[in-house]
Amino acid sequence: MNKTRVLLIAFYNRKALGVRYLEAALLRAGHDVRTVYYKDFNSVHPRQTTDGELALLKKEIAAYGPALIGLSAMSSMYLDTVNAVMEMIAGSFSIPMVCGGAFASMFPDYFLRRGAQFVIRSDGENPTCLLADALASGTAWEDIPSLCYMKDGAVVANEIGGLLNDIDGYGIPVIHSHNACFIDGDRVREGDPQLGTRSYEVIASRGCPFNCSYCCCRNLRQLLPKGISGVRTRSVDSVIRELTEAKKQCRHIAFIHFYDEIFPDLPGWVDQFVREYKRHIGLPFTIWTHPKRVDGEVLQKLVDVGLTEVIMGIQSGSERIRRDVFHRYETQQDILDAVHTIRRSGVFWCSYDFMLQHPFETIEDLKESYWLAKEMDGPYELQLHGLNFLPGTDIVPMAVDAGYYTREEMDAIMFAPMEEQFGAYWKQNTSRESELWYKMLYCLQFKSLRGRIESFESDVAAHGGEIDSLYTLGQKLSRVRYVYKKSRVVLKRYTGIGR
Ligand code: B12
Ligand code: SF4
Repeated sequence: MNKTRVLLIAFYNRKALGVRYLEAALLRAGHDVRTVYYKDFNSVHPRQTTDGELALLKKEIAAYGPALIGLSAMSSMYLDTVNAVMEMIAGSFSIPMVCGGAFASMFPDYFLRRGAQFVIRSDGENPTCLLADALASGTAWEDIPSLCYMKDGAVVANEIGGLLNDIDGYGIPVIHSHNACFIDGDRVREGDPQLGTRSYEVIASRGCPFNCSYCCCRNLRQLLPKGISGVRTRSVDSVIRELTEAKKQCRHIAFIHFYDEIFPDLPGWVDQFVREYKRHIGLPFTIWTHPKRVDGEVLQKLVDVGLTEVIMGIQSGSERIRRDVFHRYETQQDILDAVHTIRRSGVFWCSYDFMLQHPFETIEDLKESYWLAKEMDGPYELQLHGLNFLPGTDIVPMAVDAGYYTREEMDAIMFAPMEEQFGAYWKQNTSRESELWYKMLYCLQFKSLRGRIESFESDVAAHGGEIDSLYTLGQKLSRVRYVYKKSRVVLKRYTGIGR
């Protein structure tokens, strides 16, 4: 079998799990891989690529001479940069490009019509190796499962295939890319940018069972062929093997992020996990969960072996918004119970996400979020976001049907420059009343501000100036709290885990 050189590009993500899994698969198949981590992630001040960075990438490609370039388009939020890179490559080389990742899986046409020769939908490990093999040996690639390409001006999308139900078969992602560089800030730095990290990111499962209208998970799940489960969980052995390796390679790791959409809670899995994690890893870690999946016994077991933070999406205190708009069917009581259970598990930090101030929300809905948060067991951190309309999600046609935007306006929002999109994620421009309730809600998370905030409830408009000042103070407190939280977690790493 002929082997070839593949250059992979990960955008705005020095830890890009998807790309690391692909690199591992290509290396196993005997190919040579160089990975370029292209630009750092910064959700507060996102920046498009510069000409200088494009020139550096061009030099990298010319020096390496790959036969295939793979671009990982996980999100639609930085497409300007992906497009600029594709344009540069198409204008300077005649090397085929293949795109993959969550956004590319949903919208292969987007890239095929912009100069990519190929798109691979869904899990990339097997089809990418088959494509590299075919290009290396000059054999036919037309029938490779999951492959999309253009033929006579039309898109051909092969059926998705070659996926594993037992995702242990994909091995563990590359933790130390031996042939990698990091391009950012008009500089190129040789080496894997993950190695110096304090936090290691891992995913023990793929997929989510829920159907939230603003999220791509349902739509990505629908792409899976019959027989492939919507949530696929790795074995504990595989996860522990990865983390053991990560501890060896990334010597400064202080904590671990489990980025599973919902941390696995399969019977038996958690028991084995806590035994092995305690024995081999023993680092503080964080997980994501869902109000309908909070289990006190599971949480307590996890807390005993290092769980320090649980992040749960609540999204709105308004049952109407959750049910009719977000397609989340938990009740107020489910949420309050989940919060109470998380609190009682003894976990050090509880964070709750809300998405506020979007077109579907009335002032009454926003107030509902305030009232709900007021009832929730504290202390807790509130992560308040706006709503991003993501292409392909169910909420997009809902917003058009409701008359909030025309289809054209919606496209302009979804494909706006990244600075605008990330801005929308954090907050929208809204009425003064909405702004004041938002600020009231924000302040609830600080015990020292609560009493005063609660005294304004009966006439918020009359206390605008005071609410503004308390909000500013809250933002300062949040910065101090961040330092406290991080240092406590790092301290736990050195003084031992547990309660
Ligand atoms: C974990 C996760 C994160 C982690 C990433 C951790 C890491 N170290 O990589 C964090 C929290 C950092 C994150 C951040 C963001 N995320 Co995110 N994330 C996810 C999540 C839940 C799982 C992704 C994952 O790691 N899966 C496991 C890996 C192995 O699979 P994978 O990435 O899909 O890669 C496979 C295939 O896609 C394919 N593939 C991937 N790249 C390539 C490249 C080529 C060439 C080929 C052929 C194939 C291929 O092969 C891979 C192996 O099978 C997905 C939801 C989902 N179901 O995909 C959302 C998701 C991808 N994220 C999303 C978003 C919006 C973001 C943010 C923009 C959020 C924000 N506003 O800040 C940022 C952007 C970060 C970035 N630079 O891309 C959206 C993207 C939708 C969209 N249209 O934009 C998703 C789909 C969730 C959603 N809301 O719908 N995310
Ligand atoms: S629970 Fe989270 S990951 Fe799952 S569908 Fe809803 S938003 Fe997406």
